Amino acid sequence: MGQSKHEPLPPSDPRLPPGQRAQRGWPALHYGPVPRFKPLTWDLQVFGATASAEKHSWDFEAFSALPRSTVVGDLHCVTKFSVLGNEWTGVSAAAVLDLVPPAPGVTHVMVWAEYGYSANLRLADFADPRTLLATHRNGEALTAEHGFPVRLVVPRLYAWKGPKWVRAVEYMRADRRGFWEERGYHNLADPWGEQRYSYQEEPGDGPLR
Ligand SMILES: Nc1nc2c(c(=O)[nH]1)N[C@H]1C(S)=C(S)[C@@H](COP(=O)(O)O)O[C@H]1N2
Ligand SMILES: [Mo]
Repeated sequence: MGQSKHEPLPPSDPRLPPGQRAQRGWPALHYGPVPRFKPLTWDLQVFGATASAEKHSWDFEAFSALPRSTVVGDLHCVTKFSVLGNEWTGVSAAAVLDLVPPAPGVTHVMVWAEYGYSANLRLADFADPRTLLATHRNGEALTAEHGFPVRLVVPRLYAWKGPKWVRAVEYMRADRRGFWEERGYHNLADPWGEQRYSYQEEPGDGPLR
């Protein structure tokens, strides 16, 4: 009789949400082409329901001068691979909320990227201490295909909630679906609850479609 029957299975990595497997390396995955960075016209805007009712914008130099933080977070793609233990550096979303406060009544944000890609987030997910407008991973500047110059990372949610090539943050007083959320993916996207598809949504998880 073989030994294998009684060999314990290797414990699975506790960082892996249900249904995910650890991926070696870092695949690039996105819809559409990789945009070219144009430093002279690039800006990052905060618009919508700001406390001042004004739109705010940073050019590349001003954005690069903002205070930076570093967080460790995993990237969980809904197609079931996870890239574990990334060290992300950038400007925390909490810092953006401090610098450009939302008006009372803001409940959600839409994060906009080049070519109209977008992802909606509850304000609490955006304000999470590990949510970052990331410029670096493991000490290296992002490459073009991974979102240079800046992408959002939201380690607590599936990775489609983290647009690469971010250009704007919109403060909203009501929820609205982003790019994948309009195309059948779950409005909330918690990987620990396997919130993958919109047909799994419970009443109250998202706006009516
Ligand atoms: N602008 C943009 N951002 C995007 C996407 C996209 O199609 N366009 N895809 C998302 C998805 S589904 C995943 S899994 C991650 C992948 O990030 P990576 O290519 O750096 O691994 O980017 C997210 N951000
Ligand atoms: Mo993904």
